[in-house]
Amino acid sequence: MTDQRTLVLLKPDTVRRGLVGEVLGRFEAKGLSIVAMQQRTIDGELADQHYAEHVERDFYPPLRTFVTSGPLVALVLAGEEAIEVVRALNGATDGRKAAPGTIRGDLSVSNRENLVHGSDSPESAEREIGIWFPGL
Ligand code: RTP
Ligand code: MG
Repeated sequence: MTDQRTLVLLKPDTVRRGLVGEVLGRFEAKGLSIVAMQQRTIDGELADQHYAEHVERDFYPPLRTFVTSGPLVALVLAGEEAIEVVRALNGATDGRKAAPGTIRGDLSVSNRENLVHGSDSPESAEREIGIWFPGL
């Protein structure tokens, strides 16, 4: 199987808590390749684009505030079945329920400040890569 690409965010809590190395190290140790990586602080407009499927949800306004609250690291990772592999490493959305051994299960106690984002399908991955890394 050829490599698959996925869009990953190390959200502002990861940067704020000094966990970029820890989280990135897990993806690297797993064997995924870093194709592109950039630290940036985003505005609400970019957050709305990225989270287009969630903008009408009750939880979106505080999520928007959170993801625009400070620098985050956006990256494109590649590898066999990278989308599923990343989501397995990330763990369940709610850090309190995520299994130990996962990034969220080991490092987060929040349903919002859960450290990481990973694309959920090939279509989402290509859409999100186009938003964060146009032309890649
Ligand atoms: P992600 O998109 O960040 O990889 O996470 P996910 O697929 O596991 O979760 P998703 O349902 O796509 O939700 C996106 C992000 O919104 C925040 N969230 N807050 N009820 C809540 O307060 C709530 N639900 C979700 C989380 O930051 C989640 O990662
Ligand atoms: Mg999601």
